[in-house]
Amino acid sequence: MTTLQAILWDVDGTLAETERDGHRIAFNQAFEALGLMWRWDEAYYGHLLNITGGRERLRADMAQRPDAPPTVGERDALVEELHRRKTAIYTALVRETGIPLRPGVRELVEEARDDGIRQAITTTTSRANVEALLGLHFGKTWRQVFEVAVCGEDVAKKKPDPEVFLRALKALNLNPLQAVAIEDSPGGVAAALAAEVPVVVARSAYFAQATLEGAIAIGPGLHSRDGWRPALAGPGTGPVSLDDLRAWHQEMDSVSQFG
Ligand code: XBP
Ligand code: MG
Repeated sequence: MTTLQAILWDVDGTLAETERDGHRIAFNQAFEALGLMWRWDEAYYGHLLNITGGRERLRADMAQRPDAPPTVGERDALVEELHRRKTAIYTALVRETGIPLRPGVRELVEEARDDGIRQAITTTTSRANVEALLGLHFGKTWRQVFEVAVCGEDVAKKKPDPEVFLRALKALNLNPLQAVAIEDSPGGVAAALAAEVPVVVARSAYFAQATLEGAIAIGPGLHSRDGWRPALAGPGTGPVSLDDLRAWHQEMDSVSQFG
């Protein structure tokens, strides 16, 4: 039996509903700032979320737009300018308007911290976005809670590639089975599984109905003890606790993988 030693946290969709309430809005404001008529509505953005990374998302969208710049060079320049503006708008939005943590996140982060469980950030979003969100919710000293933060800039390949997890494990000097990843998206789950990290799925708004296979546990969010597979023991009130996570982690070899 391997003891759980670390939690590897995804950011977008897992710590907070940043995609719906932040990134999409910031992309649209960046289009507007550059005089472009392009707008991503909620449904279309959900479709675009199959592509991880903001630049990659812009490039994929432009590939099917008749009014996108014709040459690769012009497109790349526009992607860079849009993404620079989008990052500035997103980080200002997070700092000024605030995007709340998903319910149950703070409780588990603080319980893990108090219990000596190590915590890392494993995300394909830009570092500036992580600093804005975690600075808002955990203060300037958020790095004392999350001792490692692997972000989009740190990897050659974003999720679903396992690189982000492999780098975090190396920095923590742990093997994959000593950790649990918490994720919300098919790309995030695929990345964790490719790194052989057991993964718990807390479904987010955009991936509420998505097919997500291979998790050691899957449920509606860390705020709820109801609706999880495998079911949680104990009373049906209160958030998912560290003991729950430990129980799933211990059971992972004896349960089939849940879809
Ligand atoms: C997050 C992402 C990010 C954000 C935008 O995926 O795909 O690209 O949408 O961030 P995950 P940037 O939650 O799986 O890490 O614009 O900074 O790329
Ligand atoms: Mg996510």
